[in-house]
Amino acid sequence: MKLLVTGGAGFIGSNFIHHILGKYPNYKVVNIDKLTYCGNLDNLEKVENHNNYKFIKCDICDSEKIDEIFEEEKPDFVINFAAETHVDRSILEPYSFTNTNVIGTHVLLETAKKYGIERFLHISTDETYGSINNGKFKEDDILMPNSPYSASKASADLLARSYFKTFSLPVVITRSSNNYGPYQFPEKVIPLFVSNLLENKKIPLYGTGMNIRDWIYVQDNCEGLDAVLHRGDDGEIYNIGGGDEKTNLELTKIILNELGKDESHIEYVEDRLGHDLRYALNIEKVSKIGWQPRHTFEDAIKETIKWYKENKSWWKKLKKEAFSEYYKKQYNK
Ligand code: NAD
Ligand code: TDX
Repeated sequence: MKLLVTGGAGFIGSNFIHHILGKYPNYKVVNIDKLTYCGNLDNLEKVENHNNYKFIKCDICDSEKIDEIFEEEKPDFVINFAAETHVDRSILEPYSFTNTNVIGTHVLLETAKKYGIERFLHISTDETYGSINNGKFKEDDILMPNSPYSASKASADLLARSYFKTFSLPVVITRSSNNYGPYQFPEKVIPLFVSNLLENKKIPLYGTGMNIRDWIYVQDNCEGLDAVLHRGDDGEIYNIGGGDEKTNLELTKIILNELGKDESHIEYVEDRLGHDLRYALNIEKVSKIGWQPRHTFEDAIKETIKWYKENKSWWKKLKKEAFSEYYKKQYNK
């Protein structure tokens, strides 16, 4: 089996590549990634010389190069992680989100249609549903995205589905909740807060801190993606949620406590525009193909914090190089 993984130098993609190469000795992985500020080959250091792994630097919007790669590599499975992923950046610089998330996905779908593949796994997100005050989103709920990020992801999600309906391309879609774990770019709330506290800096909590996220450990998501890739049905959508709901303030207190810091480190800052109040996913459908999250938040957040403590050089480099410009824009500093 040959897997073409896009965006494999990012957070979930790199964890997924480690998972696949560790579990399936006969699978080959071709990772194509543009290496944006979020793409980091350090995430793949442990597998860079693996016989079954190959990296190609490529923008998924570049249809000629994508065509050449399909022709050369003849992948069986495509797993599309590549995306612009940070909601705050989508408020500052929305066009890059439309380009990569919509046009890039479209290029991959068209090319997969031309060459023929066994399965196209498109990685979507719970944010495509919008916000929910009570209850949990099911896969056939209407999509009501609220940010340029989630609207671009919803567009890609719908395009992917349309290629199944119209062209019978064997597409499966996953919508997962908020992931956490090793190799997450330190602009997302958990690595940002942990790394700021390790540098004895304040942590910027948006609004009242009452927004709720449903957290899933990245390894659990990778196992869910593996289950959907191998056992999902063509044309179907699967929610992958951790079921560990926390307000941002609860999450912040857990992190503070774990690092032995007090609440004076919290800086309440202006709220995110269009900030979704709550995400929550019903996971009955994916549990029918034999997947459940294995990690509790209480254990996995400790592991995650330990990883960021032990890998300071990994995130310090990223914060210095890519993050500083953005931070200046975000906070007008
Ligand atoms: P990430 O930002 O860490 O990684 C994205 C990767 O895509 C990077 O390696 C980047 O270089 C690459 N990339 C960006 N534009 C590209 C382009 N035009 N061509 C090729 N590569 C490009 O993101 P992540 O958190 O790992 O998310 C991966 C996927 O999972 C995304 O599609 C995201 O929408 C989805 N998702 C993420 C979460 C989460 O909590 N992180 C939750 C649900 C869904
Ligand atoms: O500095 C911060 N302060 C803060 O209070 C940041 C960066 C975030 N927050 C809040 C906003 C959210 O309510 O924390 C929550 C989580 O924020 P992010 O880490 O930015 O994640 P979120 O916006 O929920 O989106 C993430 O999960 C779904 C990913 O970035 C998306 O790619 C994924 O689709």
